[in-house]
Amino acid sequence: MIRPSAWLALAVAAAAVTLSAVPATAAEEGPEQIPNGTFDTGSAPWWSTANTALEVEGGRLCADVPGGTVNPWDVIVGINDIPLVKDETYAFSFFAAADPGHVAKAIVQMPSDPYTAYLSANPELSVSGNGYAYTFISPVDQPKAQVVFQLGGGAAPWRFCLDDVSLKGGAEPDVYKPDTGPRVRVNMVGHLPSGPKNATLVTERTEPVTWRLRKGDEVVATGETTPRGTDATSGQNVHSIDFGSFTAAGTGYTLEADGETSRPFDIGRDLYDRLRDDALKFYYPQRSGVEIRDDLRPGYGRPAGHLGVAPNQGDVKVPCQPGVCDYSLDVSGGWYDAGDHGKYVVNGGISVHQLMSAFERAAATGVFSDGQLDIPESGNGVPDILDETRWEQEFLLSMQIPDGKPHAGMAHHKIHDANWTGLPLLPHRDPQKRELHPPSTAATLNLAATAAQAARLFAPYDAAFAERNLRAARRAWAAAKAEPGLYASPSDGVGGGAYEDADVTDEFYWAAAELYITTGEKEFADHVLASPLHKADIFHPEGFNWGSVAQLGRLDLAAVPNGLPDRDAVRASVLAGADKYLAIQKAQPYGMPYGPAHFEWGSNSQVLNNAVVLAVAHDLSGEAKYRDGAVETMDYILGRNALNQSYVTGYGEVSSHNQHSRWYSHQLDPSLPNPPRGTLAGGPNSGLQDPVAQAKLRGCAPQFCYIDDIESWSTNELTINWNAPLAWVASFVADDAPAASCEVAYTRHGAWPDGFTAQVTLRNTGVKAIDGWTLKWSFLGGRKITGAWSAAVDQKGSAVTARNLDWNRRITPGASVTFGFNGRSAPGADPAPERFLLNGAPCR
Ligand code: 9MR
Repeated sequence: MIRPSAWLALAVAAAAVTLSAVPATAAEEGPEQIPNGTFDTGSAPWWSTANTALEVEGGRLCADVPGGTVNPWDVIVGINDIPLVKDETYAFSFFAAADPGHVAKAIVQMPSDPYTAYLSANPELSVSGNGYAYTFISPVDQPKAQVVFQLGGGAAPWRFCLDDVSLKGGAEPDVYKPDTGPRVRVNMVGHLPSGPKNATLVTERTEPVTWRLRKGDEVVATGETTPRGTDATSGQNVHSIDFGSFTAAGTGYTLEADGETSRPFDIGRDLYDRLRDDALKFYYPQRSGVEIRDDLRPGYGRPAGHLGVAPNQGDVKVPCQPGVCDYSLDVSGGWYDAGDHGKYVVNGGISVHQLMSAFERAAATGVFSDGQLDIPESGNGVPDILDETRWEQEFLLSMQIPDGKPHAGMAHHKIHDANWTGLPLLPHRDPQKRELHPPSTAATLNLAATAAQAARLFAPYDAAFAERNLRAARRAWAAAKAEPGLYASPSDGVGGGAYEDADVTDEFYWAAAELYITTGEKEFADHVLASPLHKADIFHPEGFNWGSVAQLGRLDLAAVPNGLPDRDAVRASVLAGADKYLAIQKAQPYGMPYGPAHFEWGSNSQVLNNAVVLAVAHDLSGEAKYRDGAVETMDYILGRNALNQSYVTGYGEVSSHNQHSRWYSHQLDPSLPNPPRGTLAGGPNSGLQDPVAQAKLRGCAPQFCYIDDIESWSTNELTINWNAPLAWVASFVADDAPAASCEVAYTRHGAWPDGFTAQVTLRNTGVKAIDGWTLKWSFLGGRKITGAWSAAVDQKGSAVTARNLDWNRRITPGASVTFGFNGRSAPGADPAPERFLLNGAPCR
């Protein structure tokens, strides 16, 4: 897709090489606001920053831009005192030329701090020069606006020239029209052979039309569309297409209807394996405090950020904001939150939890292996996904206030730059002062929840780390109970996000749930049972996110083995929530389990989190409808949507690739990369909180409130908490294992101070004989099998594998085999395992 700003530049450039031939708009009838925009009378009243000098050369204003600056605004050519009238539409245009490979920022802005931009554009410059034209509506009366060209932030020097700068009022507003391609909308990656297969047709027609599924020239299936009327989230008249009865694997399928042919897609069993891996590989180059190795991520190598090496001022000895504390902490490491350099405990919490949960759910399957993610720790004997989450968990632990200090045991809410930095800016070049912000109850409970979960997951791999986490979790829990109302301030949003949250009932519930699952202790069960959220309907249509986390607790209480007395009701509540999402999904012609009148910031993650609920419902019940619902959700993310684009970089013919990031700033500096394959964009956001979205998307129907522009941070950022549910759902979908016909009874026969003995009976509930069996499950908390009988039992980490011996390899229908083992027990809860995989497929 051609980016809109470039599209304008191309359109203008196509009309003629110089600006004099830009097609006339109503704006050009309005009075010119820029004095001497043609530089006929020299350079005045234009000015520049002291590090460059203005010269008029061949009728153009030129400047030598020095190298080695950090921020775009470190080198500026500008003009002051340009009057703007509120709600007036302006046409802004200019001609610019430069050494190749440079992008300027052309901004019309407030003349003083906070320099609010009324228009912000990123013209990509060329040697021969181009005309550029933009329109915007002034949101304010501003008699003294500035027009500036920001040229800084580059390593090497370059030359910039400008001509014919014009700003005229009374313009016709610019109508932004995204290129939405063919009207048949499909998941551009594809479908599982046994899964649902749906598409959406955008058409004026109201009667059913014929659809044809093609493989090359051959028509392999046909049918009729179902008219759906006007779709509320897109405003389009649409039909749906169901071709689920077609199951043949293959590549290069297209769907044709109403004279339109969809983009191509595949049908295959392993389509999602790579997405599962890529969505997780996203995290390594988000790491702070360590060099990103180019041999592991070709094209993405960069020096370590925030390790106390100048110009960085953090993160090894970070003080508090003035007046907040009298100590400094080493809070190096962790992941950068998003496209900024901030690190926030509440958002780190949900992210690390969802990755740990993806592992916890599938620990026995072996899909999360050591060596899977090409990270520095690959080969250390620990599944890579755990190594990656540990990088963040160590950071979360470091944010806990030391003993002897005020609020000891609480966690600081966040650490980030004192002021917002510009784009692009690689982490190691960030010169800003870094500060710890006050502790909050929400951050403390995020630490309690993730540390409690880490304690049970890391126990088989690193008992000392597991213990450290459990101690931190208990300390955090006690501290949060002592200060239950310490809320992050909504106005603490300079230099980093506020992540404010004035209701922590849900954080208490989630933390109690994790502590209970890990320890089995009554105090935590009592808190869970007494929480007003425990019996509440928390599966809201709009989904959950970093500020609404009761769902995380409820899902784990349902899915992870534990002894809560009303566990059946907990499980039933997840199925009821999933039923609600299925009903929403059914009502959506684009097939996502999400459809509010107003799409939220990061809506793609809300969509995926609703799919997580569907997936857990499938794990609990085995019912195909839930699995199909989770699988179908991927259609929306990967192209079956109003914009006809995939929101995951590198997946599908047209995908988001200009996500807002200070280091993946290719759109602003061609020498930098785009985000790596597998990066999820935040997605449509009806709030339109950034100037690009405000200029281009005003009045958008929810699904259209998105633009793949690096400056649209409210619709197009990347974050650690959005990629987490992508990884979770991709891994669920990649499993694609049909259920096996078996039943398992796990009986503990005895326990002594440091050991236990148990017996497993595996029954064939199907109609065919089982000829050779491998039964897998996982143990929480560090229990370890030491010897077995009647099966060959092997344990790696938490993953246990039991194989038949020669004499009991065959299990006829209705028959069963029993085997047993002794094991070493571990501290904490000791629930029986619940999910068993027979020859790779879950027992039902
Ligand atoms: O994801 C956050 C979203 O839910 C909030 O509405 C928004 C405004 O507070 O902030 C989002 O988080 C951003 C954070 O504040 C700073 N880092 C980037 C995050 C993603 O845009």
